Amino acid sequence: MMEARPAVDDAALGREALGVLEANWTGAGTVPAPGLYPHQWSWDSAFIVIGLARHRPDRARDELLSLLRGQWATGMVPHIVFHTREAYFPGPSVWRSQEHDAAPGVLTSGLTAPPLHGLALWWLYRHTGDAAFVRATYPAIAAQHDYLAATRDLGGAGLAAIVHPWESGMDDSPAWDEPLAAVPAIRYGNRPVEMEERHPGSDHDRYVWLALHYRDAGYSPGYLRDEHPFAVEDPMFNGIWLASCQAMAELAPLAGADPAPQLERAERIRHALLDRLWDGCFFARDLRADRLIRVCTVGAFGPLLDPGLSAEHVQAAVEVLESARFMGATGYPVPSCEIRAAQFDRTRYWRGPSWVNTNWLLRRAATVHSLDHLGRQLAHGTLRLVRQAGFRECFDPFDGSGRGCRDFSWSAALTLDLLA
Ligand code: 2M8
Repeated sequence: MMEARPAVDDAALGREALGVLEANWTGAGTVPAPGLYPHQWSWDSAFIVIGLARHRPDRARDELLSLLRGQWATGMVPHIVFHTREAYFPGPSVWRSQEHDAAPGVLTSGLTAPPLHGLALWWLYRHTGDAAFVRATYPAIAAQHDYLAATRDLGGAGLAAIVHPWESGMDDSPAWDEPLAAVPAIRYGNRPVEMEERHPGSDHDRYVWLALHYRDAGYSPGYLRDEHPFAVEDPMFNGIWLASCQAMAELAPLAGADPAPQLERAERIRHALLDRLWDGCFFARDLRADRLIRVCTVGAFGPLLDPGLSAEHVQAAVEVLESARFMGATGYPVPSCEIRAAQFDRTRYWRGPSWVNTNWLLRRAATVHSLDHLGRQLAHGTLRLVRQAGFRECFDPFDGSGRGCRDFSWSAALTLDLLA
């Protein structure tokens, strides 16, 4: 049921958002939420940089630097950086990053996450004009892109493959059900209670199987290429990467770098998205079964972040987004899975609820394509969610009630941006 919150005006909502981010700052990075997520997560940090760019550029810079302390010598930016000793599963004893030569001194996971950092750096520059910070951080983000191109182009067409559902940021999305079914469900020890809630039963065992096998193969690119059973080209991950490549190309002159490699990469991603993932809308491709995964999720709209996407593809994708399969049927933007899918579940994380970060990304896409009405709907609908239910992790797309954690950092950070 919808919780009653006293009415708040924009200024009060902004103060509340800043208060949440202040409380979630550990001194060495912002945790996504107190309790459940006690470390620093990669794409969460990028959203926090974006949200703080106007209000606390100092903190935004520290947030990005703190995350980049976790970058591996391979260029890989890990999906979790562990700054504290607080318990979380899967923690440092699962990843054992300290046993790997390429890992940094700080403990991290061995997987990566959507590469939003190039766009976040561009956003920060746009609001601060701080070219020195661009010069300082450009090489790290360029190395992240080189890592993806060198070791994750498992399909050979220019897209980066995710090798674990956690790398998508949309852990339990129905898009991973098919490829996950091919992974052994071997039980390792006791399932942590909070995990059981989010990923019931055998899915959790499959997540752990994938992580342990990749770790035991020394996080080797050869193992990913030849043996790892989960490899998926995801339109959201690659749409974000494309946007970051374009952002980096714009920043390149400030860093004394050549924009050409970023532009060439963006071009390859654009073509591969259409050649390999488009069939009336964008779907993820299971590289091991070599077929499209025909469930339409919010991830389908990631390629809209590309200003170079043709008007015809933009129109077709937006029609799906605005239809009764997505926004047209729910009171609030944007369900994480199309509501007519058998797998849709309005109560379960990435299987139905609405999220502030994907709403923000789609609002950004609307701006890129001058879709003003859609942009306003996304911004207003998202602000309505947080005004009514608070900075929750996600929301019921029909009645707007909050789900998951409270005081969730990216919900607060992106609210600050939407209020501006
Ligand atoms: C969720 O993912 C973590 C695993 O990385 C989890 O379920 O424990 C996802 O929503 C992901 O997108 C997010 O980055 C993370 C922290 O907020 O939580």
